[in-house]
Amino acid sequence: MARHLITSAIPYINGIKHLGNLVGSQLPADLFARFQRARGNEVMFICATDEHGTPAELAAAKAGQPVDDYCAQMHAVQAEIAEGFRLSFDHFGRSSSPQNRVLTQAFAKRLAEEGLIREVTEQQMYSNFDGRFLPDRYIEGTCPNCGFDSARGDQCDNCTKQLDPVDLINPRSTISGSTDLELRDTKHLFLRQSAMRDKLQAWIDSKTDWPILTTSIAKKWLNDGDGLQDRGITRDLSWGVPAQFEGAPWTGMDGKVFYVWFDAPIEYIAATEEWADKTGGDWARWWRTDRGAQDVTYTQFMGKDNVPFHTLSFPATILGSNEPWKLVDYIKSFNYLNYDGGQFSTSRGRGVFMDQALSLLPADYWRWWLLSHAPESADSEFTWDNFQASANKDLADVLGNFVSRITKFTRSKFGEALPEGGNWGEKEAALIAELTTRVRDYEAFMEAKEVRKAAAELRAIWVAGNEYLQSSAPWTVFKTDPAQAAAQARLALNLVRLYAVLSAPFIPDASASMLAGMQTEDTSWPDDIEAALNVLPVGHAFTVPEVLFRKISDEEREEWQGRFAGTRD
Ligand code: B3M
Ligand code: ZN
Repeated sequence: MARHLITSAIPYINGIKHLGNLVGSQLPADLFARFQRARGNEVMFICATDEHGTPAELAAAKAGQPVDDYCAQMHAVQAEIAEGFRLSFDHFGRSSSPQNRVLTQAFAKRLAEEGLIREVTEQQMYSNFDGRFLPDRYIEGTCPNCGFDSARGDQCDNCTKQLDPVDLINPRSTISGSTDLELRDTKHLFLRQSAMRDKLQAWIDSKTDWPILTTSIAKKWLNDGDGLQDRGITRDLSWGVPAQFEGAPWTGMDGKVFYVWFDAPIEYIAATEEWADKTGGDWARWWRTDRGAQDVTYTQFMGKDNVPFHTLSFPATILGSNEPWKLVDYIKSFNYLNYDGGQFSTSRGRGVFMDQALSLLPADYWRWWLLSHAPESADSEFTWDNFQASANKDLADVLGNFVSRITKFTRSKFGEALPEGGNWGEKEAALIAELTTRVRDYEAFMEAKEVRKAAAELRAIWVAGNEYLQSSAPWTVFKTDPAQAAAQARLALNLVRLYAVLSAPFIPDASASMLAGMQTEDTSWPDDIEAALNVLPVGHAFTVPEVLFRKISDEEREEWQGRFAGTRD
């Protein structure tokens, strides 16, 4: 049994995420976790909310709530929506947890002991109008690299370059819009990433099987030289992990906290500790290579804008500690999902957000569309036409129709149990041969985290069953050879169970309905297709499941298109 540690990038606490966020991290991570569990492997699937930093502070202020209350409430909201999408986290943690505070401080101390922390008195942007130091994200200006005019102080969303606020041309406060900014002295801790350049370079170079999207972003920053500058890991803020603590190897950091991007990835580990504290489990066998994690395969899922932090910054923390922490084995990154001819926009309410999606249709519709159109090799685009066509065709016409046809046919001719008689012949042998090839390909794509290809193969597996039914036509055969029709029905009903097992990582609810209809809890993975098509024996009772997938009408499509076009600008 293999052991898989799987993490999804942890969403910021402020606000509900849109479908583009979902498909870039949590959803494909869930697909992989469900697949590995279905194969009988041991899985630890971790996600959390990213609760520190100014975005949380300001969102709480806007909501008129203390920031800790705000975070607790928004965590509950995000947890409920995640459940609605059937995201099967083993633990959905919080980066504001005591476990993360302790671990973050321990990492910082450890790095200092390794000589990798510098104390720097630097000048930072102070907004006279706002009466505060401005964190990087709250300064906007023109990107010195690409000229984009709304680059943030920490990163340009257009060219993904990591920035410092002083790099920005024409900086302004995003809190007030004020350009009355001045540089003032303040002391901060810097992580000497530059000292780890060779180590990181060798590590990235050894990852020859990673997606090009991941390695190209990592190498760009390594080779650019300035991607690995020493980075400030503290901020002048009150909400976060305190940078001054008992046993800290420095003084004078009162009132400052660690930078949110320093503590956020550490939360992957801390969330596993949260899980362990809750369940009595052992977190160290997932994370410490001296305590059982040496045989763990660790896979991370994230959008491309998060890649520099996971290929350079977080590994610098891990490697720099010189302690036996588990390093990531594979980073699966995604491009962006666009929305109907433009971008999703949180501020303008443009596009479909996770809570809204679930109010329109059950999770499986969204899961299927998003995963089968995942932005892997390039950005992809959500359009309502495409969504309607894909749901109506793949889910309703192909899979749903297959299940409904064979269960209704069998019930009407033989009753609600697998009928006896007849033998399988050439058509059945051909179907088994095709499914054997396709299921092996499907497994390979799933193992490789090739999400779109896996979806296409699954669809082809559904199509093969439909074509078998169409060409063997038990409803016609029944008229002259009922025993033969019975043999065909047995195969097709077993195929319903097999489809439930194979499809569960993509569409878990429909899969559960299919299994309930087939009155079985046997979810064993089909290592041998012929054997898998004999799991339900003659006489096994079944019921006709309710309609698995209804069709989306043209009226609905038009109404939804108008409703989500963006209203708040
Ligand atoms: N919260 C950014 C994001 O949600 C950030 C990810 C942290 S992963 C450790 O895209
Ligand atoms: Zn730029």
